Amino acid sequence: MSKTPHTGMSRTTVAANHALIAPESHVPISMPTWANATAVVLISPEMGAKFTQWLIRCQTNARIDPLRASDETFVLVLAGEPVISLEDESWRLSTEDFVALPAATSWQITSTADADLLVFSKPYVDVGDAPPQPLRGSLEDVPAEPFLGDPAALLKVLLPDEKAFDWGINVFEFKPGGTLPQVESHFMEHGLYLLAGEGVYRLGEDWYPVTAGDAIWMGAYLPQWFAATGKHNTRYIYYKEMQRAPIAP
Ligand code: UGY
Ligand code: MN
Repeated sequence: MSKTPHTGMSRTTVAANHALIAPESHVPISMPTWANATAVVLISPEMGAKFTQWLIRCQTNARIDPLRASDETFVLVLAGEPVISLEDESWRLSTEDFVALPAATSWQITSTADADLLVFSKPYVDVGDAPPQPLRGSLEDVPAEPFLGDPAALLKVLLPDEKAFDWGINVFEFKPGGTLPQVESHFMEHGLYLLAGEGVYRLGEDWYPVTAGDAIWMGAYLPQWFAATGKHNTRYIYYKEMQRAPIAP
C-alpha cells in the first residue's frame, strides 16, 4: 500500500512570544480522570502562555471533568451533542453552543457519540466579589457588531464585560478583504482558533498564512494584525484578559 511521503514541512512555528500550531502537528494525550476522550494542548504555560487552550476529541461514552479546581473553563462545541452536568442541572449542547464554567465549580461533560470541543482554561483572578455563575449561549444568538464601525470586521462578545469576569472570549468575522483596523500591541495575551476561512496573520515581525483549524498564541505586547483572504468569510474565536490590571489583583 502506498503512503504519501512526509516532507517534514509544516506551518507550525513556536517562538518566544507567539506560536502558530497547524493541525498536522497535533499530538493527542489522555487525561487521568477522563474516559474516552483525548486532548491536544494547543497552547499552554509550557510555551510561555498564562492560560491553556485545548482541542478535546470525545468518542462514544466520553466523560470529562475539571482538571484543576482553581481554573475557570470555557467550552465551544465544534461538533457533536455533548451534555454538561452541573450541580443541579444539565444542558444538552449542540454545534456552536458554548458554556463558561467558573473555577471551583463541579461539572462533567459527557457524550454518547463523537464530539469536538475547543476549550480555554486559566486560573481565575479573584478580586473579592461574587464569582460568575455558569453561563450558556449559542454563537448564532450573540449579536455581531461592526468593530470600530467597520462592517467588514464583525465582533461577537460572548461574555459580559463585568468585573466578575476576568476574561473575554470573542468571535471575529471578517468579510473577504476585511482587516484588523490597526496593528495592535497590548498587555493582554490572546489564544485564538480559526473556525472558518483563511487569511494572513502578522505576529511580531512575521506574516503567516493561516487557515481553519489553526491555533495562535499571542504573548503580551505582540504586534498583531490580520487580513482575511479567500472568497468566503473568515471567523476566529479568541481569548483575552479583561477587567484586571496588568498585575492583578
Ligand atoms: O480584542 C482584541 O484585542 C482583538 N482586536 N485582537 C485580535 O483580534 N488580534
Ligand atoms: Mn488584540
